[in-house]
Amino acid sequence: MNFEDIQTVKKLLSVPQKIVIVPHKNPDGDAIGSTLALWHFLNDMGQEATVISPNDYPKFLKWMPGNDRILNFEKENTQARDKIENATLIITLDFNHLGRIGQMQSFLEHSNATFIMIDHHQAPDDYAKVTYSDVHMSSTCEMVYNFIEFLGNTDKITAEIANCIYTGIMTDTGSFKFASTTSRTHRVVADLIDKGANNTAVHHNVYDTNSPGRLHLLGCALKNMVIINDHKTAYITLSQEELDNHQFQKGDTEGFVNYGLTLEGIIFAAIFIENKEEGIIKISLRSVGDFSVNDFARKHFDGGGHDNASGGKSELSLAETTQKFESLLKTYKELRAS
Ligand SMILES: [Mn+2]
Repeated sequence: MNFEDIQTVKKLLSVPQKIVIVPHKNPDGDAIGSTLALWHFLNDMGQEATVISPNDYPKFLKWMPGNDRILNFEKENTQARDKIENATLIITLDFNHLGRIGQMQSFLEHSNATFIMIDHHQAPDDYAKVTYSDVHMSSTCEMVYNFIEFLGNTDKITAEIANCIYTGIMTDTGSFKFASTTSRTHRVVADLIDKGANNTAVHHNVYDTNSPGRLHLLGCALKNMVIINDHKTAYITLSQEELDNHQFQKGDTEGFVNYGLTLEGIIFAAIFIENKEEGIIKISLRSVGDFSVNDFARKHFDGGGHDNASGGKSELSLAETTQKFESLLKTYKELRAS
């Protein structure tokens, strides 16, 4: 954030605002962590803030402090719309175009509020008065820490805020192992622990709360894995029937895609998950090194994200989608095993 933007934010926050904080649809640890961290911070300074999530999110994020104060736009629609209508300041976190918030999109587009965007995805749209965008950041949570630091307020980071920020950094960096993890990330995390983040508890709450159904579903996913050594690629499929057979709950498939990358020689991993209700195949893509799954998702599967982690969708059947995927692999020479 440049000096001018910091001054703008300071000025905005120097008077009482009605603030709405928004994560993207199907929010993950970084989206919920960053919105709740900022919510605590703003409320603590006396502002009136509300987090509105476009829809529900997984159980393994619901232990976070402040979770019970989040409005779900789908379930608490009237209340949420009222908050948006009266908002004077809207802060969007962990996404950068309003198409990422589903049904909430038109309500934000028609709002007269001032917008602030904090995000680390590529190609931000131009809807915010203040855009704090940095694709080199590990997570939006790390950026929220920076944001608080820019305002000169790191002494106001409470244990609640520290736990929320820690969660998002941990989940978005694959527990501090992705290439986006820098020495600065570790310094931020060290400070968060000093300020009361309980790192052991956060790991436990997020990763060690599996249901038997989820573990069995993981077994099914791994059994379904197709490994294409010639193109350094591994992909997983899960049909609606397989999900139903394992009492699928929202968030159960989180992280499954990463298993492909644990295979020696594999640099590109994908998962294709059938969603009969929405009539689509949901796709997650991961890579290591230079192969950009952001470009791949944008070009072929109506999606995008980061260079090493992205998502998309397909309206073809599951079988047709993987067929399309397999034939696309052949067109990328950087995936050819030499
Ligand atoms: Mn993120």
